Amino acid sequence: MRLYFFQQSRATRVRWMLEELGIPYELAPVDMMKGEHKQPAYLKVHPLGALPAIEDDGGSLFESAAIIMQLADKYPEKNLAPAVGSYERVKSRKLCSSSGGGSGEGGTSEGLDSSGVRG
Ligand SMILES: N[C@@H](CCC(=O)N[C@@H](CS)C(=O)NCC(=O)O)C(=O)O
Repeated sequence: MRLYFFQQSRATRVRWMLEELGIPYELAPVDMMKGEHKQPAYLKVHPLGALPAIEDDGGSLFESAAIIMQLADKYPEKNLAPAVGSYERVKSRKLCSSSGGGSGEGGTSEGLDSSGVRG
């Protein structure tokens, strides 16, 4: 498991998930201040040149929300992925998708509960 990482980016939420899972991983630093995320080598991993991205089982994946949901599913014994079809799962996925995983820094908003689900 390799995480392409820059501290001041959404890569931190993927690192947080990896730490919660307690699985071994390698950090591959990408210095956005130096424009390394737009260099050809990194564009082979993430064609849009954004952070984060991971390589795992020989494949690469980007979009922080997709990555953290995949990681939760991949390690069910860690109990971070509620059962398919459960309300807890959709609340979990809503939170993953809305907290910094979209185009801007989302987080919770007034009127939403701590899971990001209204009411
Ligand atoms: N929705 C994407 C957003 C990715 C994104 O915009 N990352 C920023 C850093 S937080 C970035 O790499 N920006 C540089 C660029 O898009 O050129 C995700 O959550 O992974």
